[in-house]
Amino acid sequence: MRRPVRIAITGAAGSIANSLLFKIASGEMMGKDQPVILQLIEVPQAMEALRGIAMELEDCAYSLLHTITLHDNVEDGFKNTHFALLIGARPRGPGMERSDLLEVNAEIFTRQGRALNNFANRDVKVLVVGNPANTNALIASRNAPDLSPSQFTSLTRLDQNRARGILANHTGASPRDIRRVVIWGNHSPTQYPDLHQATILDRSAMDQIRFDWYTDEYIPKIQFRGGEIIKARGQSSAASAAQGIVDHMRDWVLGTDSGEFVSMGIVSDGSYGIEKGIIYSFPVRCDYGRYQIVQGLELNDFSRERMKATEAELLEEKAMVEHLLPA
Ligand code: NAX
Repeated sequence: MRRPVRIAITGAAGSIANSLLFKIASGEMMGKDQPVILQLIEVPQAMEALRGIAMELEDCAYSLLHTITLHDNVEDGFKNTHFALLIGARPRGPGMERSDLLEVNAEIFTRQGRALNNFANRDVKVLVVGNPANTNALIASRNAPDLSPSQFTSLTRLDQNRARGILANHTGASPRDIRRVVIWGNHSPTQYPDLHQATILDRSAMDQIRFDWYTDEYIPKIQFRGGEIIKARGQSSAASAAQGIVDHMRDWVLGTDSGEFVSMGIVSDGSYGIEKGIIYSFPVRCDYGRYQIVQGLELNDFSRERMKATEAELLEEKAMVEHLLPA
């Protein structure tokens, strides 16, 4: 048996974690031969609920679940961790502006960045899920000067999975037959779900759908799917978000399937003309625990315009928190 890896999770008593923890413990994320230590982190008021979840995990008697530890602060919770899933965040309250939301979350992710810098394993891989995820990842990374910005990522895999699922449903294909769907930019309604590289059963997806359906129905459907789910079930996506997290981390650690690429929010290196330094979702391939941006994709004016619009939103978010970022 391999040595166990440490996975720290914030917001561990929340809705997403409630699905996620059981998937991780059963080996869906790190592999069926990889034991895990779960370092679960919550705010002090939620520790009792967290204790309940820990009991349930124990009661499943998962053979890959080595140990569970519970923490009410990130400084303890991140100790020596190999992976950090930052799910807990402050939701938008009534009357709160976007700038207020960015600011309260900036505080949380500043502290978490510092704690990762000071206490996590030097090779820690970080995934930020709590919204606004891309900018929260930027803040955490900027507060971890001893770690590489490439160790910080944000979740757009849920958007990618939505894009595949909805396309499959429309065309009658199986999601398994759909490849190379790309999500560019921010995890927000400005994101750009791009099918120009995508294939269905190895043939161009764009040749198999109507362009007006793509622009007028499909793109807005993906962009506003989160809101639609909240309207329908009175709560935001939880099980599908957990699946997105599992897929993102599994591919990052164990590699993408051959011929496929996946979307991850990562620090921009200027590829495709996107401003360096922001956390932007790009198509990547993963191998041996590293990811690389897929280069050389042909972009038409339609795509460029949408990629720029979502970049502009990220630059705006960055400007709103700039005064809180270390130089
Ligand atoms: P819940 O409100 O169910 O759970 C969040 C949990 O985080 C709560 O138990 C809370 O006590 C805890 N928490 C808050 N601040 C914390 C802190 N500083 N340290 C540790 N724990 C803390 O929310 P849930 O549905 O689980 O969603 C969590 C976050 O994911 C939200 O910000 C949500 O907007 C975001 N999402 C991001 C998605 C993405 O694709 N990037 C999709 C799903 C989801 O909407």
